[in-house]
Amino acid sequence: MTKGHVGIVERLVERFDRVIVLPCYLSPHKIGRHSGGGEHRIKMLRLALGRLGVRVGGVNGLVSTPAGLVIDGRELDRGGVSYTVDTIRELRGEYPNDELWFVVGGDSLAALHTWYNWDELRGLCNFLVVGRDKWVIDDIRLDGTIVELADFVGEDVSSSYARVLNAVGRIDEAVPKSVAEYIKSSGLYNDYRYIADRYNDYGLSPRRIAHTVRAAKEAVDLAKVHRESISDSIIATMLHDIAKDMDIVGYDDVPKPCRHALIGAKIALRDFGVSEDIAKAIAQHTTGAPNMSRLAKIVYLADYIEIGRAMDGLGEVRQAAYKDLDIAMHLALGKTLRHLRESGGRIDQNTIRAWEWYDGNRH
Ligand code: DGI
Ligand code: FE
Ligand code: FE
Repeated sequence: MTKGHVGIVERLVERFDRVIVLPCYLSPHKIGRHSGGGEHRIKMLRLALGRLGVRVGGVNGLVSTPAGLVIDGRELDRGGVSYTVDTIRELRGEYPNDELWFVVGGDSLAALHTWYNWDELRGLCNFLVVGRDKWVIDDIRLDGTIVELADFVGEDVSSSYARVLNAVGRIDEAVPKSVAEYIKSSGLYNDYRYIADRYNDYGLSPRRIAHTVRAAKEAVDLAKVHRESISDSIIATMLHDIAKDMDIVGYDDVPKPCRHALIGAKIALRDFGVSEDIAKAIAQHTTGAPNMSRLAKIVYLADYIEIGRAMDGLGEVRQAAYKDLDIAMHLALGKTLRHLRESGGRIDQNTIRAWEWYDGNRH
């Protein structure tokens, strides 16, 4: 439960008579991934939402537990894969005369019609989509379903990004203070700590780490939109500049700014045991390459568009990145080449070949 989730629940209790928070045991989208024990999840929800009573319905007095807000552990009790349709079917029976709105994040929107028993589900409830910044409804397969875009956006912290923040000791930015304390003392969400804990060994500067974290945030969002593995995208991005602050000897045939990508890939393979795919994405993150994998394009673009970058025309690349990775690659490579020609930088053959590939492959 991130600060973003808390903000959303705050707005929901203003609008709805009852808000049912349903921690899910095992998401069909996350099979094989650990989402933390049920007991931990319920405890953190209590910590995060306990204070919410203060604000319910504009009541000034302290209401410790607003009647309208319920933490409902039925999916945890049920165990197994939590299919939304099973839960909503039950709730439909418990609230036969009420409107039911299922609140989903904007990142789920693109795949909503693929949810288990979608045709039954869409008949049981309406959908309220929260977080409309980067997401658009343009899927006709949602036709006939009542989908409303919330007029508010949750603070932009996904639970995947929270794991990245936790790895670099910044979990406080993602979750309420009480939850941060709980996470630290229980040792939760340490999935990527094995990477960040070793940044020091490679001399990675605080500035570079901050850039890496911003890029990882972008990589998470891109991975969701383009249905790439989130953990691969995070691992690759967290390691993409691992060699950036190292003294590199050799590699004289490669332009200086491009060397850290090649060394970084080697380090990732040798010291962090990443897959060949991830290593390749790291190796290609500076120059690009022809025919890149989806993962490699996500790492390249996340690095390129992260919000710390100040460059003319970046908004254009950013917008394209969330729609079409190939078009975004073409734009970004074009800008890089133009910049290199103006500044007289030595151009790597891969940068040229990459641009030619995406120049020929855009729609
Ligand atoms: O490591 P970062 O600063 O986060 O970003 P990066 O790895 O994408 O790029 C580092 C620099 O390399 C950036 O200013 C763009 C530049 N670059 C990309 N392709 C070439 C290049 N520099 C030269 N000299 N030649 C290239 O082909
Ligand atoms: Fe780099
Ligand atoms: Fe970078």
